Amino acid sequence: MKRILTIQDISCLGKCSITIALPVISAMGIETVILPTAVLSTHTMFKEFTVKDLSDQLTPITDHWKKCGVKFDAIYTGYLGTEDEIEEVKKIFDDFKDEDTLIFVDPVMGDNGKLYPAFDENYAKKNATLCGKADVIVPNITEACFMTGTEYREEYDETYIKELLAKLIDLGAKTAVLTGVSLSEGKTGVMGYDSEAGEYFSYQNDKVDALYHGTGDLFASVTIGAIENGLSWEQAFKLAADYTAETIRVTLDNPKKPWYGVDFETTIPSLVSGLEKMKIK
Ligand code: PXL
Repeated sequence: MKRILTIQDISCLGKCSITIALPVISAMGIETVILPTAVLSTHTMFKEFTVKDLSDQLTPITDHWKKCGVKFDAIYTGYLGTEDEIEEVKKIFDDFKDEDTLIFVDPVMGDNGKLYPAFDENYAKKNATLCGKADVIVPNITEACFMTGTEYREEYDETYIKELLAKLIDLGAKTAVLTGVSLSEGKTGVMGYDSEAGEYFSYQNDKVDALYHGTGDLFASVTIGAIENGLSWEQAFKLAADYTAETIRVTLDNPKKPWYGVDFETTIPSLVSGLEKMKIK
């Protein structure tokens, strides 16, 4: 069985980061090892929340793992929290990466042209250095703009996206994938550039008109889960984009939906069957 390490916070209530990555990647048949960077009572879109930083636990935990000789097929990082934590995570990459370990970074820090409340521009620049150590990065347009010092635009064309991808590759990542890219009216999806193959790829599906928390984490978790199941990048992004859109639709249909996250628990069975179908193809 493949084994992924995911490094991000635990938001106890809120359906994001580890409370999405752990159930989703496990359901995709992959052992999911977690390294929590902080414990929050809720995610940071609630009016108030508690935070207990766990930075001082990262080294003792990973030192123990080194003694156990554990290896990871992939390391997937999401919301991290502080600049110091990013430095710690870079060391963890150095300690655990061998030639078969895929480093997958989702530099979670903002959306819709703004950084989340806990972050500033220095944090964004630090996150850019983490992206520089990755095989694959999956920022949204906001995060990409903050990391590359690019003006954020609500309206753009493919040239703007390609320029952003080039700047992301300049940070040092081998493959850069922008999420939340809308290349035509009513559509949304991803566009990426694989610098080793010199190839662009993109996938667009119907835009669901709702902004939901945790959907970026869902997208990233499904993508890395699909890759570790042997799917191609194109298949993985299609599965992740379609599944995320379906989950938002199902959530919108639920009259008792929570405001703070999506009903991915309802759609996990269709993720698993969709994955199995793609593996057979
Ligand atoms: O879904 C990303 C995320 C993860 N963790 C925490 C967050 C957010 C987004 O706001 O606040 C704590």
